[in-house]
Amino acid sequence: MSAARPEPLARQALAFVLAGGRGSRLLELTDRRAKPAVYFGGKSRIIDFALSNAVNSGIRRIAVATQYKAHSLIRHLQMGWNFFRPERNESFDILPASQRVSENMWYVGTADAIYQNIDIIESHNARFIVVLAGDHIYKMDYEVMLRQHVDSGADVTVGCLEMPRAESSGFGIMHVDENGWIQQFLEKPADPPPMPGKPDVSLASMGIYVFDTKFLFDQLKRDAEDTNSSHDFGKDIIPYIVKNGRAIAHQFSTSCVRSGSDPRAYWRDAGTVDAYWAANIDLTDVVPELDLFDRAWPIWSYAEITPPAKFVHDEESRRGQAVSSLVSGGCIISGASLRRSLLFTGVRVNSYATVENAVIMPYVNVARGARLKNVVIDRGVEIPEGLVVGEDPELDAKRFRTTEQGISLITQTMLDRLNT
Ligand code: ADQ
Ligand code: ADP
Repeated sequence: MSAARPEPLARQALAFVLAGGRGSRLLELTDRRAKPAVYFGGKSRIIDFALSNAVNSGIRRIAVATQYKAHSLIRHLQMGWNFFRPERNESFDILPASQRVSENMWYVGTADAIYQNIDIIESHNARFIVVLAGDHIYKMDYEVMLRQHVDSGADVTVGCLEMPRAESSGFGIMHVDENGWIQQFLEKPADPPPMPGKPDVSLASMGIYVFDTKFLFDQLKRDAEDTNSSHDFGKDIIPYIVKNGRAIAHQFSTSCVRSGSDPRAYWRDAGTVDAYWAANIDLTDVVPELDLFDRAWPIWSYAEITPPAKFVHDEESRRGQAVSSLVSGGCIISGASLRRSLLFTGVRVNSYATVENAVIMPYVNVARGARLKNVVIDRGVEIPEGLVVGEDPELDAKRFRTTEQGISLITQTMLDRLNT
């Protein structure tokens, strides 16, 4: 008889997902929704990646702290993440930041977001708390990180990855010894220190932390009484533990995802419009780095029931096709041609329109004869007949939000302004 397999540590964990940040570098994309609620990849929102990682890792208790423009996010979570069963010791708590009245009295920092919900978390009796950011796109098996946390006996285990030094000043940067123990942690240093022997690379915190619940609560209570603290994990809690306790780094790598699933490590912040556009358009590659077709690591989401995408060949325009593109359900491509584009649910593209390198959010209508290139189009936008974008950078910059890399972000407000 074979020995019983040990219960996965993930079953003893609660994932606390921080989903309150605006993500202001996404500009108008986050005017009405928090960054975790921004659409990604055709069928998902950004937060679905962290949540799917949790579920695929075996975590069955999840709490999500919302704050900035939470309505769209909460609606998505209620509709898509409602399959947890309390009778099986599963739970999914959406925590609104409504306990306080004015916006500047909201959670002070990320640690405060947990501290204010301590009673709710306590009621779940989880042995571990896995703190996650709801605004990154990646696949990761948190069971591997939990295992390292237990085996090392650390007070906190911090997820980290190697990153070009030039891009790392917006992150917590750490120095670790040969066994991974964190010697120094600098939150968002202007001049990030390199890794030993790797002058162009820094070791950056992913903002992912594993704690024993009791230890975390003790830290939060201590920190809450510290009047000099900004009550933030990256600024206060982690540096304190690095100095006074045992903090270990968990390197995000290919080994983080179980065998059988896509073995390549993929992690994106997608925090700017350029990075967001590129991460979506990359999915149209022949073999993209992020495999959304991986059945061993599905990205769960709210899936609207839609008819299949339809392609209508128009005899007059001799068009009606999309190549190197991802087209979601409910879309109709009629007499138009698309290349290297990603269409979310319910998009219509009409005759004589040409679309290239475009990320088009749900329920956009592209009228006849529009020519769109290098664009991100917000949900529900009505693109008028014959609109041309992506051929004259100066004109684009006057009408829309254009980025360093020449991507135009188009919202309905911008189009309405053109007509007044
Ligand atoms: P940042 O990402 O800059 O740095 P922060 O803005 O605090 O940190 O956001 C962390 C996460 O918490 C995000 O997912 C955000 O949406 C969410 N969030 C922010 N404030 C919140 C609040 N009050 N309530 C609920 N959710 C909130 C952190 C670390 C760095 C690390 C990077 C990795 O401080 O050390 O390198 O994450 O991205
Ligand atoms: P989603 O993020 O789900 O795509 P929408 O883009 O439709 O949602 O809207 C984002 C948020 O803005 C939602 O919370 C919605 O209630 C709100 N909203 C949508 N349209 C308007 C509007 N015209 N005026 C004010 N708020 C709006």
